[in-house]
Amino acid sequence: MNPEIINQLITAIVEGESELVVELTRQALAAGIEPLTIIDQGLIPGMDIVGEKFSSGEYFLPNLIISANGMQEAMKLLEPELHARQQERKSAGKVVIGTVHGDIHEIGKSLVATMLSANGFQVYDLGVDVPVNTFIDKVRETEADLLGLSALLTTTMVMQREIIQGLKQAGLRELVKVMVGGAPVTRSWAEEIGADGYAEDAIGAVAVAKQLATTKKSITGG
Ligand code: B1M
Repeated sequence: MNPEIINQLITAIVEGESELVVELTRQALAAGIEPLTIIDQGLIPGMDIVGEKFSSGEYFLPNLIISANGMQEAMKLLEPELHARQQERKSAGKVVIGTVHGDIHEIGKSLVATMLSANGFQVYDLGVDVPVNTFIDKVRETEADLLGLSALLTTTMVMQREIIQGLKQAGLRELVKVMVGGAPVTRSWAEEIGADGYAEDAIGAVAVAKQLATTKKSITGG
């Protein structure tokens, strides 16, 4: 691995140099660095620094937007590479995923969706700011094995609970496993709201999804 490229990538994300982020990502791939290493050691640490600078008042919303654009452009290069590294083709299960209502943070949810898809899941990505009923309708329509709910704000985490309650009211709760995640989400929150699984990052999400999909009750068997 070339740590210099990774360090440059972190700096480029923090400074909002989107074109440089893409170019360095290309160089890192060409140098044989694994896509997940580029994400975990370059792009995400860069975004974390951007978040810290935002919290401290050094950065403003446009900084977040510009850095996020850089990461999203880099992800366009990395997603096909992530898929190419996974050979599993038999469907591991159906997953409906999205970022909850009131929340437009997309990058982490999309990374989780990509990793699930690359690991053989059939993924229905509903996008961001997804209303409670849209999740419920899609679970019903697809007979999904798993519902993935991403929330990045402490103010939107509560929507995860609302969606679980909505599933109960719709008579679907026993038919689908629910996995929650996102920066402010914790295992104890997941337990408190009655979710079936929690993952801290995209790799963990794949492991939890695989585990949950094998223990899902069948729609017909109840
Ligand atoms: Co926002 N933002 N933001 N933001 N933003 C955070 C989350 C914040 C922590 C920054 C900070 O203050 N330090 C803070 C939240 C504080 C809190 O509530 N705890 C914050 C804030 C306050 C806001 C606004 C309210 C700012 C404002 O308007 N005043 C606003 C809210 C808008 C809204 O949603 N309604 C806002 C807006 C934005 C942008 C739109 C500008 C932009 C998002 C652009 C986009 O996504 N297209 C943005 C960004 C970029 C961030 C930070 C800097 C980076 C987020 C990111 O993409 N990280 C973020 C600070 C930070 O997280 N360090 C911040 C990289 C990504 C790969 O990680 O999303 O955590 P993450 O996903 C991880 C895990 O969380 C996990 O796996 C992923 C991969 O490892 N995971 C799951 C995620 N979902 C999962 C689901 C699972 C399992 C695991 O199962 C289903």
